[in-house]
Amino acid sequence: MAEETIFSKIIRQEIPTELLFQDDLVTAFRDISPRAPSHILIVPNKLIPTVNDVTEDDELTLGRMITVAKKLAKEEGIDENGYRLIMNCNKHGGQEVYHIHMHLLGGQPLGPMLA
Ligand code: DGP
Repeated sequence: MAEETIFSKIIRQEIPTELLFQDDLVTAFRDISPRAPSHILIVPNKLIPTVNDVTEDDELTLGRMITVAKKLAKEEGIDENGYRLIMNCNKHGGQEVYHIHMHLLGGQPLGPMLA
């Protein structure tokens, strides 16, 4: 059984956090340490520790994460200029929170790579 992270508490609204989106599959909120003018995290409601733990059963959820990212990018007004979606996996990928999440970054030119 995977250990819960702070994200499970945010999803359940046990810690006051402004949710930008929530439905039956995913939740989105602003990153606590923004690395761009728009820095949003889109997370599955279900605890999946790393991308290595994703299964075919999660395909709908992973797809929803992207359509929600697209919707939020439009709401943030960063869709036309562009943005970056990032998922970090494990230590070398720079993953800090072991509940998979997609970073949506934009609002300025982001350079060649990295979050
Ligand atoms: P990663 O390195 O991909 O695991 O990114 C984890 C991100 O989660 C990092 O950018 C900071 C953010 N984060 C960590 N704890 C919290 C929190 O309690 N609230 C919010 N909003 N973001 C958090």
